Amino acid sequence: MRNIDLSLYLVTDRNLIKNSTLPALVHHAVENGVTAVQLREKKIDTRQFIRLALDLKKILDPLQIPLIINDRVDVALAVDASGVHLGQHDMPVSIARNLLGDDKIVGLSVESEKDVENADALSADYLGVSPIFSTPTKTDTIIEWGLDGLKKVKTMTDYPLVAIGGINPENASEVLKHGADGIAVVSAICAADDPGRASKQLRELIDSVKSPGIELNR
Ligand code: TZP
Ligand code: MG
Repeated sequence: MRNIDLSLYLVTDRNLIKNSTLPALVHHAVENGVTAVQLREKKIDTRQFIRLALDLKKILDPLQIPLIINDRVDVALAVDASGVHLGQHDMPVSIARNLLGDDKIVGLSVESEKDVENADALSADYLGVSPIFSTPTKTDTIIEWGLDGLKKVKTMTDYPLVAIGGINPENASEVLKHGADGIAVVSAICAADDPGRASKQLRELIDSVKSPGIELNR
């Protein structure tokens, strides 16, 4: 059992990266305060997905930073990742939990109040409240929760909440003050000119609002 900090959660998008590679970007991000990394790949063959996951694991394992795989439970098992992040149309949480066992992290996106209510009966570890603000990075979402929606979710569930969608240094503090235990970002780090500096800026903002971040025991 170890503590897992999801306070600054990087979700990857290789298409947004400027002048760098994904492993180099992840390296700079975790050196500057990112505490968890989700490998999110939508158009990639399985072999390349596994290769990328192993490349990231080589960087993250020595630092004990969790690598979470988006959607693909098979890939998470193949590389012995720390866990998976599932959407409402992905593998059901109960099946993923059975396949992965109790030591792995299972995150679940919630896009409606119904999703939040239903999550209570599931064995997830955290909820991704998605999206807080609408974002060009993901356009197939139903609503945007907004800050008031996030605050409501906080009253509805005991799950740790990771907020995602349109979060940047301008709004991160407010998101945390409205009930997020951690913030997840794609473009704020992946599309930054200097991903290390962007990570550090977000880290400092989080630390100024709360310390420490959420910790899961897995
Ligand atoms: N899930 C909900 S919103 C989103 C994902 C993967 C994308 C968030 O991207 P950004 O660039 O941080 O707004
Ligand atoms: Mg998904």
